[in-house]
Amino acid sequence: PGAAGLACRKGRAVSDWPSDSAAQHSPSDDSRQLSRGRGMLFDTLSERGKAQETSTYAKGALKKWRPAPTVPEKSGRPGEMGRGVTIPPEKQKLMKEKFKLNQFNLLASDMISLNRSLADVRQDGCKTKVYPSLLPTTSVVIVFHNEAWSTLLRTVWSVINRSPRPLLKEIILVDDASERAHLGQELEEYVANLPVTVKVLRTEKRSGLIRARLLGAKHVEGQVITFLDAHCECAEGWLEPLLARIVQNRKTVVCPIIDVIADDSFEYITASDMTWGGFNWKLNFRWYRVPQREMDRRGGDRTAPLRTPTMAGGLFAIDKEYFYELGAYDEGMDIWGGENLEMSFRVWQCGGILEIIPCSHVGHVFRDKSPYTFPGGVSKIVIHNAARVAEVWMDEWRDFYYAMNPGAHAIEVGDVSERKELRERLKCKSFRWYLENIYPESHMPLDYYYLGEIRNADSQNCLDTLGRKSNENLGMGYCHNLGGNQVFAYTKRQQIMSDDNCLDAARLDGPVKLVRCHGMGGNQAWVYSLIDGGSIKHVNTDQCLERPLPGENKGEPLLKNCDGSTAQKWIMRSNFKW
Ligand code: LR7
Ligand code: MN
Repeated sequence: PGAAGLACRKGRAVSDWPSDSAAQHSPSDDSRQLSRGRGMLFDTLSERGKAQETSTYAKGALKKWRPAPTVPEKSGRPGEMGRGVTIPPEKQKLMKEKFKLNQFNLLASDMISLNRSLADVRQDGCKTKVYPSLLPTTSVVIVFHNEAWSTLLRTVWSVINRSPRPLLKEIILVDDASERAHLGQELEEYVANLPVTVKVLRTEKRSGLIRARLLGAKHVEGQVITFLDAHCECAEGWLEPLLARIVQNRKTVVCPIIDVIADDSFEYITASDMTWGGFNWKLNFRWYRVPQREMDRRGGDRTAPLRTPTMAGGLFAIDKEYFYELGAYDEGMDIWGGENLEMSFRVWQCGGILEIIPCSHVGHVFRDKSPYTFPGGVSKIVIHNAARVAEVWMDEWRDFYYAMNPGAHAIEVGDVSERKELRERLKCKSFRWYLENIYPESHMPLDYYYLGEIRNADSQNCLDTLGRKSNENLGMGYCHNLGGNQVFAYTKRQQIMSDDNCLDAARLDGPVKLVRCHGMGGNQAWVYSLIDGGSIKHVNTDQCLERPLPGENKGEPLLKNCDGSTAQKWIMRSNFKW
């Protein structure tokens, strides 16, 4: 019973950001306030950066930690230099069988050396960088539940082979109640013979990745905690730039570029350095294109640290003391999901910085489905975790989450009082501050008049995305009062939004489409007028939104000349069950 669609997929949204200049919240009526806010923030940040530049860890000369290597082909086995593996026709059946165990091509993984070589995927500008000759040590914490032997041990070997030895305090493996024999005694015996200290810890019962990481963190002896998933491969030079950044400012939480290890061939594919982390109304983590303003802030230097609104969650390094100072993780979160956004919001709102370090590369096996069980039910767990994020960190924007997830109001959030106290104690900033200053490109509107269903006065029908994707037509459906596909926000910038799409009309008497919000008005500007009895007027065409007649126009609303009829009257009223 895998959790389809929940595992973290790569690249879905990378290219669907329409254009850099089209930031969601700027230019806009609030753009002046916005840039003022931003300027203030960045001044504060660089002050803080300076103040702490030489604190905490030993200072001294800079050095080039290691020369850019010429990587040797190691084993003569398939997959060297990060190449993909092809499975011969006679083994396809076996391959498919084994795929189900982990939702990746286990047969391919097992064919590849645990020590396989990788190409040096870094930008040239990274290969010659110098870092402080004294850096903190790190403990690498890897949690797993029923992980395959070859992926787990290849993760471990890649850490051993590609980390400067003095920087690697230990590797901590946390077994989250796995049921596979190879992860028992055999694992302990194997790691006992490795050239670095490897601790194996075990949770007493299945506790989920969040609490498993907390257990691992407790045993960390290094100065920095580095978390990795159990199916990664660290590339050349991955560690030094992460640690060096934490030395500059101990409140920086740093992620590598997460490259793709293909789930079918195990080919190592370099990911874009132009991608950062965002999220949608459902509170799914998503990749988006880095906007021009962040490129400008970095002076166009693509090797410079990239400030990201959120992180994927599995691969990052953090100063150990800062990890606890900042509230570690929310122990009320189960199994999988939510903790990545929770930590991202917390870092930014509570005075830290979250960055992707483009000179650091680590590969991760991205898969389409989750291979393991979610005791208690997938959606229950995922909703529970996400609701905790919404309740504690998102202020009124939590409504977007509840509106979008019809089931969410019925699910127990549990006690969040400790997390709210933490937010108070750390004097964390508001979610509005986060949206204005850190993530103005977010799909959550800063200012909006309304969030809810848009009901036609002439019928029992409501505007409905029908779950359609970008560039498809807007539909209508019987008003169900449950939110989800019938939830829209009417923003102060005249958009009618559903998650990351906006209602968009391009021609007279034409259809209304769902198109990625570009924040530039134009075809996406609408005026809701109560004076006209509730018409929704499209600014560019001066026409009104009209419901279709029963059985006509595929049930889709369209633009028509405004005539004041009830077919063109719409009610925005929040009377939801959520
Ligand atoms: O009950 C569990 N106990 C565990 O120990 C469930 C999982 N785990 C382990 C699991 O074996 C794995 O090593 O936790 C680790 C992460 O689980 P995955 O690999 O199933 O997660 P994912 O890669 O699909 O999901 C991403 O989002 C998660 C949200 O909770 C975590 O933050 C993952 O660490 C995270 N992975 C990454 O950030 C890698 C890049 C993916 C992206 C985007
Ligand atoms: Mn993973």
